[in-house]
Amino acid sequence: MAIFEGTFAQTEPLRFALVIGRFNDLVTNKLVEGCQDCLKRHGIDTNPHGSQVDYVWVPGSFEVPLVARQLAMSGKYDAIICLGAVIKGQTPHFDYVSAEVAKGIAAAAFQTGVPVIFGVLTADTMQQALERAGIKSNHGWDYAMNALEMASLMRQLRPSVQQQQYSSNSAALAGSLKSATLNNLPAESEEKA
Ligand code: INI
Repeated sequence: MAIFEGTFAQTEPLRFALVIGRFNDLVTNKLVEGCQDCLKRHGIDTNPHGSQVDYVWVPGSFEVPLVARQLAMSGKYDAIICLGAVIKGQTPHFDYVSAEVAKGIAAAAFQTGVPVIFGVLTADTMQQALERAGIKSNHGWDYAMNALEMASLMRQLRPSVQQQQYSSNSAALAGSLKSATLNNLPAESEEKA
């Protein structure tokens, strides 16, 4: 048996998408910077014109899960990082937005099998949100670390082409053995003769 864990090395083949809410972009732009800093320091080319990271901006956090799911279904990415900032008191629908975005992001991951990182800050005030987006620490960095770890782990858990070929070959082999055996079985009358 074995222990599986994501690593933070061999990042060259990894592909990521960031889905970012424009609402409260004072905060979400900072989260993007934190993410990019972490990804870059782990050898990822974060240039939007490069081959490793795509950036998709949406109006607000509520729209993030739909787009994350669409990107995950494309099969192009090892992980999707969702970034948003939902701040209490700004509008009465804080609770609706925060609940839906959390559920939607979890559903996107479950439905597609692609890691979808929950990088949506929920805070009581703008000050609190900014503290978590760079003033004290930048949670964008942590979300990128989670994405790197999950991307690496899922690559290890995904059946390799070789394994898939092996299982389909062994299924085919089992099928042909069964029919060969059945065909070669002597008919009941022959057996008795
Ligand atoms: N979107 C956010 O990302 N953060 C918020 O704090 C927020 N508030 O408070 O309303 C917010 N609302 C917009 C929402 O995400 C949708 O874009 C909008 O409702 C249109 O569907």
